[in-house]
Amino acid sequence: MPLHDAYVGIGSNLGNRLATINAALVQLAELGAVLAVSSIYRTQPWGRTDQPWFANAVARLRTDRSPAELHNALKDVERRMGRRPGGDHWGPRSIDLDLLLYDGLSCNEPDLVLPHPRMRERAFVLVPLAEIDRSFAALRDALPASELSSVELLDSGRVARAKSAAVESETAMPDEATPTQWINALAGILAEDDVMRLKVERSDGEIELRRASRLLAGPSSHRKADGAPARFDTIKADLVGIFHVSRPMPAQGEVFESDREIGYIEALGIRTPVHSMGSGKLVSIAASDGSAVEYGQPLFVIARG
Ligand code: PH2
Ligand code: MG
Ligand code: MG
Repeated sequence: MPLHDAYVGIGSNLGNRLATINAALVQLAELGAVLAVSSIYRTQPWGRTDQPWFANAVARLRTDRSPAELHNALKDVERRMGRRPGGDHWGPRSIDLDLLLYDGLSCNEPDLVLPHPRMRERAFVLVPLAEIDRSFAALRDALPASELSSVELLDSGRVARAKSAAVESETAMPDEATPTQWINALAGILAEDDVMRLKVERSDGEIELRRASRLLAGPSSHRKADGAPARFDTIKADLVGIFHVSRPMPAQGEVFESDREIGYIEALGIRTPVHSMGSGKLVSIAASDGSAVEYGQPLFVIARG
C-alpha cells in the first residue's frame, strides 16, 4: 500500500477544547501514523467573531487512505465525537477536522478542495503548520501582523503544562458527569498546591475560587490521627490518551499495602499502566474512567504515611 502524507487542521470552540483536541488526536491515530503534532493555540474566531475563542492545532498523518477516504473518515470522527450535523458554516463547533493538504495534490471536487482553499489567509492554520513543517514559514510570515496576533500559544503539550498549573488547571469533564465525578476531579486539582485560582465553566454557569494563601484546602488542613500532617501525592498522566481505572476498581479510602497498578492510559493502541507509586490510601480518583486525559492531568490522589 503506498503511503501519503496529509496535514489535518484541528479546531474546537465548545466544551473542553484541549481535551477535545487530545481525544481527536487519539482518533486520528486510527487512520494512520501521526508523525507530528503542533502545539495547541488559542485563536480568535475567524469569519464570525461573535463566538467563543478556538483552540487550534495541526497534525501530520501518514496514511494509506485516498483523499476522499480520509476526508470521509475525518467527518466520521467528527460525528463520533458528538459534532452536531448542520449548524452555521463558520459557527461554533465542538470539533472540526479539516483536510488541509495531501501530498502535493491539487483537487477541486464539489466536497473536497485541496490545498484547503482558505488556509493561506489563516494564522490559526499557518502558525501551527509552520511549527511542524518549516517549508510553510514563509507563507506564515507573509500574513498581516493583525492576523498573526490573533493566535497565541496555549499549550505546547509536555512543556507548558507545569507552567499553566500555577494559573489554571484544565480537566475534562463530560457534560453528563455526576456530582461525585466533579468532586473527585476538583479534589485532584486542589491537591496540587500550586493551584491558586480555580475556575469551573459549565453550560449552566461559572464559578471561580482564588487561593490567597494555603488557607483554602491544601495539604496542611489534613491531619493524621497522631496530629501529624498527611502527605498527599497526586499521580498525574505522563502521556496523552484515554484513562481507565484498573479492574477491580480501587475504592475511595482503600489502603494499598504496596505498589499496585491502579489504572492505565491507552494511546496509539498501547496500554501504559499507572501505579500507586508505593503504599498509601486512595483519597480520590481525579479523572473519569474512559475519559481523554492531557499530559500532567491529575488521575489519583493518594495519602501517604
Ligand atoms: N474554524 C472555522 C471558522 N472560524 N476561527 C478560528 N480561529 N479557528 C477555527 O478553527 C475556525 C475559525 C470554521 O471551521
Ligand atoms: Mg474549519
Ligand atoms: Mg470543517
